[in-house]
Amino acid sequence: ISVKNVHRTGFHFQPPKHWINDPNAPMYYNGVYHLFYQYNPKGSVWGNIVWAHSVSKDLINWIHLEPAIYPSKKFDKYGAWSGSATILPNNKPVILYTGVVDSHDSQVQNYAIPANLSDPFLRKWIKPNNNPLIVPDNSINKTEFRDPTTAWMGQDGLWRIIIGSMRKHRGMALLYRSRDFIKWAKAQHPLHSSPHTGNWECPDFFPVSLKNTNGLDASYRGKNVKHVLKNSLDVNRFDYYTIGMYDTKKDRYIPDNNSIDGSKGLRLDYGNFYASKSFYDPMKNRRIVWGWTNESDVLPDDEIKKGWAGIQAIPRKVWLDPSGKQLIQWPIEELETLRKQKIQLNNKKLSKGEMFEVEGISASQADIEVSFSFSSLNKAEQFDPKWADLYAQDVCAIKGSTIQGGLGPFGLATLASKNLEEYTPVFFRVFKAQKNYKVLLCSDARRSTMRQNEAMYKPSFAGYVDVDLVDMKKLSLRSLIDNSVVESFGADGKTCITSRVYPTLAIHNNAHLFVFNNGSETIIIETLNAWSMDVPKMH
Ligand code: DQQ
Repeated sequence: ISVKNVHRTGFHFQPPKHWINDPNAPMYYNGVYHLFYQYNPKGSVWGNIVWAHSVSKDLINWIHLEPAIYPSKKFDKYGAWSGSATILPNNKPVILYTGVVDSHDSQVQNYAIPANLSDPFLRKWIKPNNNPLIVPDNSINKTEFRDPTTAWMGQDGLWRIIIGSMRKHRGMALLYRSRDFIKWAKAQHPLHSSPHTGNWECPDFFPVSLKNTNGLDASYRGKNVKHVLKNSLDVNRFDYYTIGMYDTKKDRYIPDNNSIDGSKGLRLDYGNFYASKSFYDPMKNRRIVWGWTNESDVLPDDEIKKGWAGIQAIPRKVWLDPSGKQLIQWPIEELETLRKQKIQLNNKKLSKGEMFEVEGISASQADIEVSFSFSSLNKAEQFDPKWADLYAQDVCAIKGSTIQGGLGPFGLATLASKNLEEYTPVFFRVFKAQKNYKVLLCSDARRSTMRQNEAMYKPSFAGYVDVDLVDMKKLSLRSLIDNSVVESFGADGKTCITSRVYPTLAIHNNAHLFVFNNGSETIIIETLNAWSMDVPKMH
């Protein structure tokens, strides 16, 4: 197997070659799902960015088309950067995107429309001559002015969009309004802003239902909704969100008291997942979020040798948790059509220090769902108050998967070599804090590869899981394994962590999957279902 292909993914979205980043303008139109994305048609590092375009009937099998938007005019000569789609009421899609107009990265907002609405794939897009639609006024930093959202319509009949920006390190979502989608006026106040958060890239703003898991169109105006504002923070390259109230009179978004802006707040994914964008799927009445998962083999040569870089994470259905405090994300149900050989285990006991191999499936390309239970919380380790200020991933680095604990660490050892020279453990550790229990989910890449190099990025990604273990002494975990991806969903989608790892031994048929318990409390695997995953069509 050539170095080009050994870490290529099997069922994640990837073009045949070259660099990809942000998902752009995902949409459903007349029976077809569209995904555009930032793409370098000339190489496997960022640059020469165009809007690549792929279409699908099921979000799993894809047809790659010619780029839809590429720099050619004065208003986008130096780049066609990220943006979004809106389906106008007469069922006409329109794309808003950022054009770069000079070599200093000065930015404007443009639009593009399909050349031929009767082409089912909408292959050709026109950039009308009245572009750019929006240029930054004097108060706006013109090199931090990008990534327009899907538009929503207010009761007054005006369209609204937000655009990510920054003023003196205050990140903000600039609000613009328009009656005809052509003439846009900046609102006096941003929709929302927050100090010390840096530029807000790829903002996303959408309603979520308080009643059920269904998605809502961006323009939905009814009762029983909350709103979500997501920002991709330039400073640390993570996607954060808050849940709050959209005050439509003042045209402002107000995060709930317990919803924190910036790097102490909630993350869509506690691993490698950036520049995400969601869309409403009217076909299945759901909201779906796409996110970009970059490479982490950061040696300058790696991406050139491989000839490709970047994937899109598996699309996730997203909805509000009944608590109203966080989002839930779950791989779209269509992914299950790729499940092949299955193995199942029930009621298996894992005593302290025990580990066993899950055999009979392909451990390098798999979907695993497991539910663990235990009979008591008494053995949970003490949570050191000093850790309260640390990020979850730093606590994971201190405790890891091998240091014996009380209740945990227990979980999966994914992409493992036979003798465990390499593995990426995904596991829970439960701590007893002063007032409550703290549940940590880790996806620890530190032993994921034998490759010795300081420049390898092998973080001990982790996030806390907001579950009440006192009532239900159970924790579930789903992991999608795909050669160089471990994408995990803790507690039915409450905490998600995506890691990129580059094993040298645990590849293809030499990859193994284990379940382990390094805690003193006995763990019961109530059920474990695991499938080998098929390769979809992607050409
Ligand atoms: N990527 C795009 C920008 C965006 C950034 C450029 C986020 O529009 O802000 O490729 O990854």
